[in-house]
Amino acid sequence: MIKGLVLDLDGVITDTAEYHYLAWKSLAEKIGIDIDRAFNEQLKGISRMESLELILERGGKAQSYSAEEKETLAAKKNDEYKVFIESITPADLCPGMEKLLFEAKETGLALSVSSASKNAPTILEQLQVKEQFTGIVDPNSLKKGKPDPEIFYKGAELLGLSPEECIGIEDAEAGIDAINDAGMFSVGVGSKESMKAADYFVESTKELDLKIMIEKAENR
Ligand code: B16
Ligand code: MG
Repeated sequence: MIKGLVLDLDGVITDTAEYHYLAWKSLAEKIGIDIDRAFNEQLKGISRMESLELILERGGKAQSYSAEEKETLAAKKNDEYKVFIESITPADLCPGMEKLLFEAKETGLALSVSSASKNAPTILEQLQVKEQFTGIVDPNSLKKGKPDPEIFYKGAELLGLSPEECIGIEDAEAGIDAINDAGMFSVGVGSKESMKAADYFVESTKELDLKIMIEKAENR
């Protein structure tokens, strides 16, 4: 029986990808690397430091900075990102999300967030939905990021549930792999091609129907 929903943040609850992109682009320009929106697709769902490594690789500068310098670069990006997220309001919830969260509560489902973002608590506060979540996984507590299932094990654990009692919702391929490996029913938001590993997928968050998801998860 399904008793909980474990949600990704960026691309599911709200769309912060553009802010991540603008902040990374600004940082990359300062060190002579050009990135575009197509490249930014690869950064979705992966951690801040992994994102920086991919950007440095793209610019042929993977070996140019010490670990300490990389920390400084990542912190600079985050400072710019934090200015962008200050402007987030409840109007920035992804389409259909307000309804889904409301229905989940009505149905008695517990909610948690399994996001790679260390800024997740601030963003959920800005969206004015933080109190609807029983738990938010702390990415600092993880040994490995997505596609490792650890973040989804913890998302279920925060609810006092087993992964089998939860539905995981993700927009990144690495996130779907993580949900599947955790033994949770996976719901993908994205194209048929990118979400082919998901147990069930929709193209937009506005198509996320709680009844359909529960029915599919309980009859898998
Ligand atoms: P931060 P998700 C991810 O969020 C973003 O998709 C990814 O682009 C970002 O690098 C990562 O969070 C870390 O974010 O720098 O704020 O800690 O999709 O896992 O909710
Ligand atoms: Mg995401």
